[in-house]
Amino acid sequence: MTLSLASVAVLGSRNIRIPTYDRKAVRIGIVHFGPGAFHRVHQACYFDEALHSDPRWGICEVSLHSAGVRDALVPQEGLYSIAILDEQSSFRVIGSVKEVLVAPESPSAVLDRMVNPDTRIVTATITEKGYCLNKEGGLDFSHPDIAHDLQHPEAPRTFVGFLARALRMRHDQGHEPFNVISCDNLADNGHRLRRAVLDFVRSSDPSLVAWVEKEVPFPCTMVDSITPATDDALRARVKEALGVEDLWPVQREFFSQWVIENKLRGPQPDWAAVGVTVTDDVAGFERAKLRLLNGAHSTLAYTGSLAGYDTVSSAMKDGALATFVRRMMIEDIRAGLAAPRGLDLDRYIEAVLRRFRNPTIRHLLSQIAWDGSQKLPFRILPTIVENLAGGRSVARLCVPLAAWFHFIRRAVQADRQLVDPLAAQLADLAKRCDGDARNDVATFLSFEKVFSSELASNATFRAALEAAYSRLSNVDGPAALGEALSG
Ligand code: CS2
Repeated sequence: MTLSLASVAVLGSRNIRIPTYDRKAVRIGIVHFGPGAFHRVHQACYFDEALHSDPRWGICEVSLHSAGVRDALVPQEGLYSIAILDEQSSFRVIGSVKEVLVAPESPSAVLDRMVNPDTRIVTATITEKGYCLNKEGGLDFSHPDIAHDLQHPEAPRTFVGFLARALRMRHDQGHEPFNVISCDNLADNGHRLRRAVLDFVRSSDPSLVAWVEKEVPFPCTMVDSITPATDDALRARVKEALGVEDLWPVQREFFSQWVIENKLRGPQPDWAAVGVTVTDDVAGFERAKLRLLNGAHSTLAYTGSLAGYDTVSSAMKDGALATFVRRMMIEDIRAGLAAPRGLDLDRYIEAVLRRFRNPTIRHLLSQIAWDGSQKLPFRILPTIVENLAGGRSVARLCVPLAAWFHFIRRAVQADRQLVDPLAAQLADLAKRCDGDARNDVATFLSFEKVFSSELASNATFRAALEAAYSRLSNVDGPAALGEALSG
């Protein structure tokens, strides 16, 4: 038997949290792009909570590429389960998904939902590459899907293209705009998305620019909950706990945080009631999270992989590596951060490291290692640039970069797949490497889609990166990693 309203009714007696609101009364007020695991353990959870007191916040999920989530959730009436992994793991069934659309099958159905006046919020978890940005932070007009959307605005392929078209349609039908809320790990995510949409509209529909500039809220956000990919172990645990099969369960740690910039308009969920922080100071929260948590994550992903570890918690058991990461967070990253109101950065760092050590979370380093060309420019490079300008050390901060270079080279040498939108170009760079630090570092630094010419030509940075690259060259296990990190 699969998950359904009927089967869910039984679960309440098993101490499993289930939707207790009338799902038939739920109306769609949210359109979300990118219904992946993180969205479903995070935003969809908050909106599920909101539905217990306000039926307006049901979600229409939009997948830009595949039908997988639709084919899993529709047979379950949109229901799915979350395993919350901690000392006392628990399960929860989420009922906030009312509709799942696959954009390539029917772009018009997506646009109709976005234009519906009940839709007040459009959210997105489309990962860094989904914004189609260039290195300068503007819209990448050379992106094939952006080029398509400019030619065929009525049948978009990109999130930016859908936003531009739906906003034009809402404007022409006299509807207020919706709030556009990016929920991805980009610095200044709302500002970047707004700039991308305005770049697109300026090129395709210039008479709409003033209205978008003046009327459409693009709040910045910080989102946080560690979400390992769904695996067979989770499916088995869910089936045992619920007594029914969930076609696509998800899992996360107990910790979850959502901070939204205070610039929303129109009817809203009672954010405070569901644990969401709405504040003017989102930048402080976002910068701390992106550079401390995500910067440490990427460091563990690449250095830990070189040493043969497979999960965050196993890498954190390596004393030399855990000590290195903690020192980098405290001495190299924290130094340049201004603590947002109410956040003690020293305690935040210790809390993040505790979360990384959670033994119930099997968070694969290989998953975190995906899309390095899109992640490291937000997680590591800004801190390096600021530390260079401030005369602070970049020696430790060059280790994740050097480890990433080795990670790429070893994947190419072993003919392993690189998961990265720029994988082909990265592989070409790796093939030009010969193991000599000066040559290899110069080769990777020549990649202008990731490194600015100003940073690449900085002598202090290059020297530190070459030193780190040399030290990591022969890392093939914990002992060699410990030696490389002690240098
Ligand atoms: C991780 C993030 O996969 C990754 O790159 O660093 O998904 C991380 O788990 C989340 O940002 C935590 O909130």
